[in-house]
This record gives sequence, C-alpha cells and structure tokens, in this order.
Amino acid sequence: MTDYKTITFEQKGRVALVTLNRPDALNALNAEVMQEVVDCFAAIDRNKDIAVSVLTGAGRAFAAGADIKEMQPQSFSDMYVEDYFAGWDRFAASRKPVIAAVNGFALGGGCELAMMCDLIIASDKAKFGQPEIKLGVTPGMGGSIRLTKAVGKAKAMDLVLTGRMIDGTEADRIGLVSRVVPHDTLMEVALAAAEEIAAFSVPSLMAAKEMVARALELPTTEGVKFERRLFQGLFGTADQKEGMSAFSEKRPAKFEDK
Ligand code: CO8
Repeated sequence: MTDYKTITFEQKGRVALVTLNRPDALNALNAEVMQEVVDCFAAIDRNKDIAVSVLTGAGRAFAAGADIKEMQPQSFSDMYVEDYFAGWDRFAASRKPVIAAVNGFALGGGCELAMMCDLIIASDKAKFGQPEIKLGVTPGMGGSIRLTKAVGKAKAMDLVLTGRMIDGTEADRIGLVSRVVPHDTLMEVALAAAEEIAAFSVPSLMAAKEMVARALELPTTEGVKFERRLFQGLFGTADQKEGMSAFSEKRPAKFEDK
C-alpha cells in the first residue's frame, strides 16, 4: 500500500494522509496519478485500522488540473471508448470520509477532485477555478454538476464561463469550501479535524457520508426515507449501544466499529 510513484501514503493512527506528489507539474492529474489514488483509497476502505483520510498536494498546488500534455493528443474515440478518467468515479464512491486539504492551486480537475471529497479545508492562499474554457473544453470530472450544486448557478456560471480563479476566502464566502484557514495552519487544522472524526464509529461515519451524499441526488421524501433506514440500521450496531450508554454513564464512548 505504500509503493506509489506519484502519491505518498502515511498512516497516523486512524487517519490516512495521502499526498499528490508531482510538484514539478503542479500535481497535474495524469492516468497514473488517477490509478494510484483509486488503488490507495480502495485499500483505505478495506483497511479496518483507518477511519478517515486527508488528501493534499505537495508543493504549490493541490492539483492544477488534469494533465494537459497527456490529454492534448487524444481523439474523441480515445476519450469515449477508453472512458478516460472514469476511474475518478471510483474515488468519488469511496465509503470512508475524505477531507481535501487544499494548499494551493485547485484548478480544473483539481477543483473537481476537491469537490469529490467530503470536506474541503482551504488555505487562504488556495486558488480555485474551472479554467478549462481557456483550453477549448469544459469541466469533465463532474465540475459542472458538483460546483453548481455547491455554489448555485450564478457563481458556477461565472467560474465556468470566465475560467477566473478565486482565493480560499472567496471560496469560503460562496460555499465551495467547509473552512478557510491561515496557510501555515492548514495541515494542523485538517489533521485535527480528521482525528476528531476518526474518534467516531466507522459504521456511523459511513452512513452519515452516504446519506449526505444521497441528499444531493434524491427528492426530499425519498432522502428522508433513505436517512431513516440507515439511522434504524445503526441500532443493530454495538457502537450505538456503547455511544448511548456512555452518554447516560457520563463517560467517553469507546467505539469498536461494530
Ligand atoms: N497539466 C500539465 N502540466 C501542468 C499543468 C496541467 N494541468 N499545470 C501546470 N503544469 C506544469 C507546467 O506545464 C509547468 O511545467 P514545465 O516546468 O515543464 O513547463 C509546471 O507545471 C509549472 O507550471 P507553470 O510554469 O505554468 O507555473 P505558473 O506559476 O507560471 O502558473 C498555473 C501556474 C496558473 C496553475 C498554470 O500552471 C496553469 O494555468 N496551469 C493549467 C491550469 C489548467 O488549465 N487546468 C485545467 C486543466 S484541464 C482539466 O483539468 C480538465 C478536467 C476534466 C478531465 C476529464 C477527462 C474525462
């Protein structure tokens, strides 16, 4: 699980720290990066000792987009038949919570990758944008839909049609990110948030992630039913008994992910 070329993986207790690591190319997302990220997060989902992950980038960027040099010669049939970049859908379907710690440029596919994560914690020096229009294309990793759902049509159209960049503070103001923090504190805050989440029971974390993700796709009545079924299901876990007993007994809960 640690033998990667374009990313690094570290485990800190119940928290995984995954770093995109092509700093000379501003962590541009090529097919190799995608495969390694997909493999790494599949392994994290299988690893019973990990509850939550932080995804960040080495150097000046989170990721400055899909790799333009790799994409430039591709034909329609290369893109369509091979379903280039479909692997990112598998990352987006990761079941444990993922925090994006956005340290710098998050452009194009980099912004779209951050939006596939569950929380985005941004440095005030981060730069978000969907500049694909300047390359003669559009967002292609879910940006038009995830950005519009996150910030609404007015702001999404502004970003997608002009390709302009916004900083972490503006991204926070328009609701694109969960928190914006001073640049020097980014990793400390992101890892502290991850540790806070990692103290909880994995079945309840997975259920919470799944229901909030489905909330964006389901009509209200169906979403409420979906939430209720997952909520009811958690009463089959030992951790629900432990969490509620600990409250009554005025002691910290000791969850076992069961
Ligand atoms: N792809 C490939 N290489 C890149 C990329 C990229 N996206 N971004 C930066 N690099 C490389 C540069 O080519 C340069 O390499 P070299 O030193 O070999 O010339 C190195 O990184 C450093 O970059 P710069 O010298 O340009 O650094 P600056 O500080 O001058 O500029 C910017 C930083 C503004 C971030 C600039 O690099 C830039 O504009 N990058 C491109 C941003 C962009 O357009 N991103 C969108 C790409 S398209 C996309 O993401 C589509 C996603 C959907 C795909 C779905 C497929 C199905």
